[in-house]
Amino acid sequence: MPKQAPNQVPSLAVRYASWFKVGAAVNHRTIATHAELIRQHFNSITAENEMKFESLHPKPHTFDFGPADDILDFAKQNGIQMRGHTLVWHNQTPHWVFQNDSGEVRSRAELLGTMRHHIHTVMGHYQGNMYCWDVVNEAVSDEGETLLRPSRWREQVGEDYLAQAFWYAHEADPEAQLFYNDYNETNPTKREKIYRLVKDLLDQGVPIHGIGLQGHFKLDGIVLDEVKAAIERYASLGVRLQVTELDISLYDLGDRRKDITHPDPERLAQQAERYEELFDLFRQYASVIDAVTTWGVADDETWLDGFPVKGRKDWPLLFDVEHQPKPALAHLLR
Ligand code: HAH
Repeated sequence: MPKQAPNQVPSLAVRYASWFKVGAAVNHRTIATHAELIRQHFNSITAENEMKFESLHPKPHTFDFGPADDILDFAKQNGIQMRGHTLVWHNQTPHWVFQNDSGEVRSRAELLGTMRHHIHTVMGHYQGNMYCWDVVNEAVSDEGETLLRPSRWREQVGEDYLAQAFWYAHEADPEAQLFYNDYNETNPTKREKIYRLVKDLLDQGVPIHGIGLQGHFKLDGIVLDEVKAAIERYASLGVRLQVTELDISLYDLGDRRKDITHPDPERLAQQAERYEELFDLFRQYASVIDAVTTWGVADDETWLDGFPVKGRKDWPLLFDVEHQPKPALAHLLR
């Protein structure tokens, strides 16, 4: 549990301890550069990239646990818990998984063999050290009525690749809490698809215990009623929920400007209100929400500097580029 030092800003994790864990995504740099903030304010961390397939398993017979193990060591030294992110995803997965050196597409049996080997090796390595796993990330399509996005997992294994992944994960560690994680999860159309997908899996008896709501919001795009409806809909399945990747971009949808170098104080004030409303809502659902994780620690290290517009600055988190508390943090500690 983070320390509550005197004469300092109170700790976020301590403030919310009776409702849910408060987490942050970290990476091999920020566990050094942002160590103080992480220790003081968070009691859960997620590796931003270091536990993805391409990082842990770059070649068929090569596993590289070094950078991820450094993050786990940091967590252990500081009494912080860790989520596992992520075992099966269409991104940040090496080509060798799907095709051989001559470019020949691998068969369903080969791909399932690789999937099982990867899941068993990774979950075996971290057994007892992750309080949950994102087993499958982002399988649902954003387009129209299609349920699953086209991906090499779906094309080459078939639609049952999700069920297979969850079975392998359960086999690897029967104690593990297994999550399905996705974005745009509060959009009503996508929400119903995610609901249907997880319901189907549950109806088949597949071991799936939770849904991760990524929570990548845009300042003007947060519809609180939709967030609430998504929480209720997913919770009706009887699974646990986590907000896994929360951030609030200061850019509106479609804004492609790259020339803004400082955040507008008025937008920061609005961002603070949105964060407060979201955390108030999450608190109302604390009986089903186990953790709320921001996708980063401070605004000097955020994936949104490269997405969806490369090379523009964004300010989506609770601490500023100087690691000072933003208005949003003050609102959450009120
Ligand atoms: C997430 N995708 C991933 O889960 C995480 O692993 C990565 O580091 C960053 C974000 C989000 C995403 C999105 O919001 C829209 C399109 C594609 C991906």
